[in-house]
Amino acid sequence: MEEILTQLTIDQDRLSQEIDRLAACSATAAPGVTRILYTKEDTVGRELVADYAQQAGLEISVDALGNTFITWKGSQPELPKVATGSHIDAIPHSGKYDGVVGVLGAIEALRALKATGFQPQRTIEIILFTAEEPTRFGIGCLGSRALANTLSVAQLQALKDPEGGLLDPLRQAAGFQGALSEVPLHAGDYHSFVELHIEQGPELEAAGCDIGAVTAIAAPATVRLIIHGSGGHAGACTMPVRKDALIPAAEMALFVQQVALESVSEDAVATTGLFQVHPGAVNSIPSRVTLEIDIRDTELASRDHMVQRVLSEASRLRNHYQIEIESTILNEDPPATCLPALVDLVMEVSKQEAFKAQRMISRAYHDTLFMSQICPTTMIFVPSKNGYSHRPEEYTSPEEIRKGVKVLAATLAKLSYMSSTIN
Ligand code: HGY
Ligand code: MN
Ligand code: MN
Repeated sequence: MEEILTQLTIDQDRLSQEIDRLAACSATAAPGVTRILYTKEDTVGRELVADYAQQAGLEISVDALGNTFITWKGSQPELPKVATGSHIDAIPHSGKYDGVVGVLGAIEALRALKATGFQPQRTIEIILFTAEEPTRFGIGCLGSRALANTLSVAQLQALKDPEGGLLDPLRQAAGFQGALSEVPLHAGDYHSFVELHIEQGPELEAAGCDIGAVTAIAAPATVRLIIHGSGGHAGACTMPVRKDALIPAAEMALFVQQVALESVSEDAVATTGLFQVHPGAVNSIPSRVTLEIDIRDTELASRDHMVQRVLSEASRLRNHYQIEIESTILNEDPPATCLPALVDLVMEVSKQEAFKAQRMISRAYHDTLFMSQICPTTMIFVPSKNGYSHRPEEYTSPEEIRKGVKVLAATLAKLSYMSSTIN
């Protein structure tokens, strides 16, 4: 094995070209990328990935949600598989590396292993997860949640996009047939899962590190508030009789920031990332404001405490302004702990390659958060320039990606020959 791994050569130029080609599958102009679930850009992006996978001699299958399985059959296909993967959907006006590095980089890792003559024992599978981003249906990790059986068919079918579109007809129009009940994975399907991803934060760059071996993933929650005022004419409606929905909404946005700042936990973060004013005309008093609030912490109790404070503030505002406020918890997920033995393996492989590596947590969530409910996991992080992500300036150099892909390839190869379960 070691002999083979010394011959591993990652074609970073080809991979960079593929990343750029996928970035062009975007609903918005470069340098930002927008690729929303079940849109034509998503379809074209998926076709591109499938094309690269087929050219690499890998088998492809797709489930009813669009989770795509790219498979390199091992000599002992009856054994639980080794898996990797990530996502290719992109929130509006974001970057071209988030998720993509873990999908195209994984294909490159398998190409490089094939080129050495390596033959896996356990099957190695790349999963392109449907909709890791919450953009279309308001909930992140849609595909991996369903694979982990944490979303029922009824819950999936009840999901609506901002235009009121339901998931079922939209997925079928995008070409994904089949029964949603068939999506959940079976216990024992996978031996281990390792996701390559950009860090999306500043730590690796600041530490001069090439690789992050992820030990835990923060617990995300999303709260949606819809504040109903009475609207009206901005000129003719005098101040005493108004019910301006934007005023309590603005107070809530400030409160959300305060809740995180007041937390004793340094990993507590809270963001009002979506703030929609209706009808949105300068001379019309806002009659409805929709807020979506992203709350996270590595400590579950701290995260839950922040969620409760936001819900209590919504009640206070409701009474103070005598206004209707609908509050919904869209998701409230536990954190994930990665398997120390897998983290150690990533550190050991990095050391063999003379790459500087460190153990670290992930404040961003990933599909690994849900794959952790199915099998042992860890993640391989590569640096983000200035820590930027979810913005067009997101950047990781080809050389930094090459190092991540090389560590992934060697880690998958070793896991493929691991005789027993890892613990
Ligand atoms: O929001 C997240 O943490 C992920 O990038 N979707
Ligand atoms: Mn993201
Ligand atoms: Mn991501």
